[in-house]
Amino acid sequence: MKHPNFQLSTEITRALNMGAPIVALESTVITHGLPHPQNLELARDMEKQVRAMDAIPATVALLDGKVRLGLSDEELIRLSESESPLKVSHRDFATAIVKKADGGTTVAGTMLASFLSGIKVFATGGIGGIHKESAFDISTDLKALAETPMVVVCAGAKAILDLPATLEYMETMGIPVIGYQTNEFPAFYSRESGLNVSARLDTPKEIAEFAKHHWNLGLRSAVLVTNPVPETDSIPMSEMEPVIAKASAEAIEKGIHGQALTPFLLSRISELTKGKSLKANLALLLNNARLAGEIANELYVRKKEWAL
Ligand code: PSU
Ligand code: MN
Repeated sequence: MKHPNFQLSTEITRALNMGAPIVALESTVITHGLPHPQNLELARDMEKQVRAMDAIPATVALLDGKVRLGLSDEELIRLSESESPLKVSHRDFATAIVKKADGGTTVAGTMLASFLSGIKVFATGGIGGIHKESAFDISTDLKALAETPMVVVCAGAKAILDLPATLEYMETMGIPVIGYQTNEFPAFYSRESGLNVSARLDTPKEIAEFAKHHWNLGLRSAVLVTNPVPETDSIPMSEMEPVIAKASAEAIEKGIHGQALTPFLLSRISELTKGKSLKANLALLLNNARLAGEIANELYVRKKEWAL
């Protein structure tokens, strides 16, 4: 391994050597996104779901200042119970390393660590984007998507964000936004947003083909796959809008901004919906792990044809 502060599990090292399908999983959802004990259950279930698709899960996190890929169950427990873990995006890695800290990696952080390790597919819940509360609060996730050639499976972005602005940014940066079996950009809890994706693809095989052609052109951006929340757990946009507006107003009133804003909004929304949004959140995460596992298998089959 080129990076002295990286530590890959034996299973992940072996899988990389064999070129086996691997799905990276983020950990800010564990440390900052979900309450305990749902965060631990979710972390375990995500790994199970990836394995059920015959792929290998690589949960990415910082433990004692080491960038870890592939955690044991004891380590997942430790992360889920961590008192004050860092939220690790691009600019926070060196902080965590110097301070020998524990931390959950964001979408941007997970993309960096997994790409540097040779992983091509990543499943998350929702990406960060451009916040409504401040025009300059633009998530590093968007920068990472612009410059990291990976397939990222998500359920779109939450309506806590300025969705049209987030989509405009991705268009400018040349990030393909694929709708999986949909023409509409999903809004996390809701299947609908009234906004369009850049292309619709209907099978994991087509998505793998798309990624191959995109990268063969020398383009270095991610391929963002948006997978709508399953129908049974979805919440209509009209029901979410007032809740989001309330949480957003509270954030402005309390002066919450920067790294703390997304976790604050997520937990307030969960409280305001009495757990309904949490249920949707868990369902869409597992749905994304499943699709990412399928795509990883398709990419594995096509490995020899890749330009990367
Ligand atoms: N969006 C969600 N749930 C999350 C996050 C975003 O619906 O848990 C987390 C992800 O880890 C994402 C991060 O990468 O928040 C974005 O934070 P920020 O906006 O501070 O960049
Ligand atoms: Mn931000």
